[in-house]
Amino acid sequence: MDNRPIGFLDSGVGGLTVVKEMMRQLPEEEIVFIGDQARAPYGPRPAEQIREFTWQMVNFLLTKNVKMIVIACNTATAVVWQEIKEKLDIPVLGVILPGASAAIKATQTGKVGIIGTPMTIKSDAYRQKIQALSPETTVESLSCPRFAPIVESNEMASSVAKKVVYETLASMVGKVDTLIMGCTHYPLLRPIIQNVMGKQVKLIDSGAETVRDVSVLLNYFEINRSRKDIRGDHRFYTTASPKGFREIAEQWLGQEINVEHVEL
Ligand code: I24
Ligand code: DGL
Repeated sequence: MDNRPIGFLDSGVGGLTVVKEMMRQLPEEEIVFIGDQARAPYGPRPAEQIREFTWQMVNFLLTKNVKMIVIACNTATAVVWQEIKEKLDIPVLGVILPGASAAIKATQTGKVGIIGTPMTIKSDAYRQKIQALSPETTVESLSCPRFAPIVESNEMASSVAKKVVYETLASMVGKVDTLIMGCTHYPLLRPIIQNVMGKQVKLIDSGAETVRDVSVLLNYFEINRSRKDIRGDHRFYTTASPKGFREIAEQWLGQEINVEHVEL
């Protein structure tokens, strides 16, 4: 038993899709979240910057006495998960390996697709993980730079969103039976993506798969939170204004939350 919180980090607010899954699957655990909203998005940034910024968030979470860290951002995971995992003596999970391994289990044709930010696709991290675990699986990858901005402008339900998703995914349709949503924002576009890809295509939510792995690790190391009677106080930190963060987060999570500003 271990009552310390679990740390989540993201480039901004997108990682809250992972946090929402966490609250659903493991409601007794306490969460400390940090989003680097002032410097988001990470997708178009050079790898060296992503590396530096992500380490700053990791070091911040370590000051909060976390028992585990989840890199709830595909772009940061693609660039620095391996390095962070090797340096820390607490478990560090990224969102890529859980998504990759879920896709291998889900595919029946051995043809998997991956969509994400330019950096996630450029890093080739999903393909490498998939082919290391299952060399016979083929991977079709596609960068979707226009998807996250659609979500951030709250246009998920608009005809523009449908048009952009349809046009962007055209080259993927019919080629894969499983598609990994390799960006924290994409679960918000899930209905449109599903509609464009066809209902027989399995969509993999990397964040949700990652939370399943959090659960496995908590059990394996016997570090579950014991105070199931008293709910933990989740804490949220942002490098930008707490007001903007709170508005999106409270609406998304459906509960009031503590948000503080932090300088990294
Ligand atoms: N969704 C995200 N980021 C935003 C947003 C959003 N604004 C509206 N919605 N903004 O990510 C981040 C960048 N902003 C910061 C403030 O200054 C301007 C730039 C996805 C969130 C995933 C949980 C749409 C929206 C919302 C509430 C809930 C969910 C959602 F308003 F997608
Ligand atoms: N959180 C990022 C990801 O999952 C998306 C937003 C960004 O580019 O920073 O890749």
